[in-house]
Amino acid sequence: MELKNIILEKEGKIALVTINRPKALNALNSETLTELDYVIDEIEKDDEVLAVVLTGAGKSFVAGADISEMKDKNVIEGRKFGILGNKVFRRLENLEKPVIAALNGFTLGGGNELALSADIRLASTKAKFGQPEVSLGITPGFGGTQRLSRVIGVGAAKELIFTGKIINADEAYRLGLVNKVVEPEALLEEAKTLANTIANNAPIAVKLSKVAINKGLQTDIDTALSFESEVFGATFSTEDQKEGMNTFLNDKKYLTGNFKNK
Ligand code: DAK
Repeated sequence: MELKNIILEKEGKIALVTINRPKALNALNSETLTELDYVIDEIEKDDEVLAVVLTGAGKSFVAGADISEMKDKNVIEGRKFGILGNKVFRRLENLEKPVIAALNGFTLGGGNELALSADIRLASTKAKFGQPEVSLGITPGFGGTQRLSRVIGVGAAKELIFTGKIINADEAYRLGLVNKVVEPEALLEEAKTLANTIANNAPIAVKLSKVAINKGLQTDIDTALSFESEVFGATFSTEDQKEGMNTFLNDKKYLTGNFKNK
């Protein structure tokens, strides 16, 4: 597929995905969502890629779903658009490789919902966050009513969604929406360093940790802990577990960077 709105680059063990529609502040139209779906396919298939950094070109991460595309949609078309977005965001959330969102600027509406589908969020001091949908006569439609409250708590999520207010990066950090705030020039390097740190750990263990956390959040604590025991047990069938523990015992160091993903 020819990509018009997204750049996919590989740097060692990392895939760098840049939403690249700066003229529209990277607003998500159907074409961009379809491309993102394709990019997730490519990353999923590529065994060399062990972590993903997701960012935006220009002064915006993503300024929301594309209002000019949405405005004339009828019910059927609106539903189709919603289904596409939800499918892509869920795929990203469940991708068995960690995704770090490097939030460089406007992270609004569908953009904030995209960021919430990532595992870890880093923000530039210039980033702005919000769910302004109610100011447009709609509700958040790509998971905002669900994921935002899971990440920052119900009260804070309701305040952001009901008011539609825009907050800065420090406020987003205070609310727990982002893990860290860094200077704009440092953002991408910081995200890549974090991605590499993760990618240098045992890939199967990282993947299973993500699956256990995500699945556990959907269920009761007993089922979740039982699932944790299953995945913990499964790691003992890997070469990486044997080699990782032997290296530690014999050489007094971790195998970091040398795991085989087997
Ligand atoms: N959609 C389309 N175009 C956008 C856009 C957006 N969300 N945001 C910005 N743009 C375009 C602007 O129209 C402008 O285009 P031109 O006039 O140059 O052609 C260009 O990007 C530059 O924007 P500005 O000139 O406005 O730039 P400023 O720096 O002055 O302002 C801003 C930046 C981010 C404060 C402002 O652009 C703004 O307020 N943008 C809208 C932000 C917003 O309301 N975002 C939420 C969108 S609603 C659903 C699923 C999901 C959703 C809904 C339904 N279903 C289930 C169906 C999600 C909804 C949303 O995300």
